[in-house]
Amino acid sequence: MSDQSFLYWPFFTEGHRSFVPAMKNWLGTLPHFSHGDADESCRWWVRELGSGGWLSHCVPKPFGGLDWTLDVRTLCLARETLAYHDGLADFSFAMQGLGSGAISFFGSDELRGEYLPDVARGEKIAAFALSEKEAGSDVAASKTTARKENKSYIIDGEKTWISNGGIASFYLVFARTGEHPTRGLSAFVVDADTPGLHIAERIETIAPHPLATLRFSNCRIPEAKRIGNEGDGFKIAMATLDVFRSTVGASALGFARRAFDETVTHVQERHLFGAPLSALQLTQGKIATMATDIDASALLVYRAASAKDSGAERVTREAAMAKWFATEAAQRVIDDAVQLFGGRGVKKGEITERLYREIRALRIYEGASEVQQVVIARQVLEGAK
Ligand code: COS
Repeated sequence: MSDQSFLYWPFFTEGHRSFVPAMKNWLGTLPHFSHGDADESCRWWVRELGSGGWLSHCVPKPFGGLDWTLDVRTLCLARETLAYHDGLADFSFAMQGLGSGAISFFGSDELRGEYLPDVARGEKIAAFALSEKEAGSDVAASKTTARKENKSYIIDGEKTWISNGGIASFYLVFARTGEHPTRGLSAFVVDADTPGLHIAERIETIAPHPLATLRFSNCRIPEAKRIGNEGDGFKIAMATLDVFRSTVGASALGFARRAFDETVTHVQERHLFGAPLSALQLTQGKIATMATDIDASALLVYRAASAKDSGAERVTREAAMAKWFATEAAQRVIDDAVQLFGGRGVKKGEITERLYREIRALRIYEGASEVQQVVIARQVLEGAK
């Protein structure tokens, strides 16, 4: 993020303005870490982010956090800064927040005390287990069950596309306690070493990160591990996603800014037809489009974050717009960067090649672009009634 003038937009305080350079300085002090193995990289990042104090932004006071509520602008600035630097650093930070978010917002004080301080220190790795094979976009179709037996629940079923699956210390699991599609879902914390919870499959993707299918067979957990009341699970999932969806937009923004900065340098250094690449008007058209896409994304991301931080009860529409626009725009920006780099753009090991692989999943996870469009349209149409 070489251009930080956006920090002077009205969304930010002095604290936000100093947060970004502090995090960048800290990143500059870290030893170079090679990305041989995604599991090891993520464990390393969680430890470093924890000992560096950065994960305290993912949980509230007095459970290891700095503030009574999560400051969404800070989460977004952290993700943007980390994504600019390293995709797995961003991923590790984000999953600590998403995986523990439901505990922070809706958990009992006992659950908060048991999990959040370790999340903040980077001593427990968190994961969010919502999707199923036939219930990714359509959460109400979830089939995993949690059957009550005395003071326990017994969980049976499968969750898939679970980020941090295989390395997490605990999973935030949504399971069916009743038949109603949405009001029959409840939320639970399940420790990774609970008997009956197995990693059924590790999943590899074009930009490797820990990802797995979880199988629950007769997996018994104490009643006290339920978050909120029975039947609150769907709303807990949606409200958690409302907070973290704008941060996905921020991550996309970090990737896009990195691609853009690399491109601006490249087009001035690369010469063809007797002049720098930047002298061609077709190049200038792309640069203008990239810059505008980035600013528009930042405006939507920080509007959503700012509205939440200012106390808005629901930012469903703003968060969906931020996530949808920023991830789609980042894909366009990175694609233009690859194009302007020419053959180098797709060469293994080049930053553009890595960003091109890394951005793709953001248009799918935490609600695909098409889901965001449905959410936005519903909010608009509801509001018009
Ligand atoms: N915050 C709080 N409550 C919410 C909410 C939100 N953001 N969104 C919906 N609700 C409430 C509704 O108000 C409704 O409440 P009542 O039962 O009191 O009427 C209830 O939850 C059911 O909502 P709705 O009728 O909209 O449910 P749908 O099944 O139609 O929801 C979508 C469909 C597409 C919106 C939902 O399934 C969704 O967001 N899917 C994407 C999930 C996702 O991101 N998956 C990726 C996995 S996580 S990596």
